[in-house]
Amino acid sequence: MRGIVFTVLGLLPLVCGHPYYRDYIPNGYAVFNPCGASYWQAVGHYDPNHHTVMKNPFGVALSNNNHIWNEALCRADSDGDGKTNGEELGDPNCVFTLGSTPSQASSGHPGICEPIGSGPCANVAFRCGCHGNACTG
Ligand SMILES: [Ca+2]
Repeated sequence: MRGIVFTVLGLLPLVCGHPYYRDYIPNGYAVFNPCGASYWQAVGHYDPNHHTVMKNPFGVALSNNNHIWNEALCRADSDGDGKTNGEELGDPNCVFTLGSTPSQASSGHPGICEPIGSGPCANVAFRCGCHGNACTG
């Protein structure tokens, strides 16, 4: 009986979907949060804590790449802030593979254009704390 319980609990991340995608990207559980002190949990989404709102540009790119971290996705700049996804996630040389340790800590968010609201991001609608359609456009 105990084994069944643990098996069911072990499958929860798969049933709930997205959290386990974070295993597939460098520093997936320690992504820089430009809006706060804690990490950005829902990496592919605009809401830092929930997977239910729409995907940010990195989430769209990751999904379109079948959730595979490869050199093309690593060298892309999904959020258009001038830094590659690999640079932001701590894999500047694009050598991360599943289960390996990234060469650096995450220094930016690959799906949130930074600095928020200025420079190359002046025309990006996203602002910290936005919800739904207010995050895009
Ligand atoms: Ca970027």
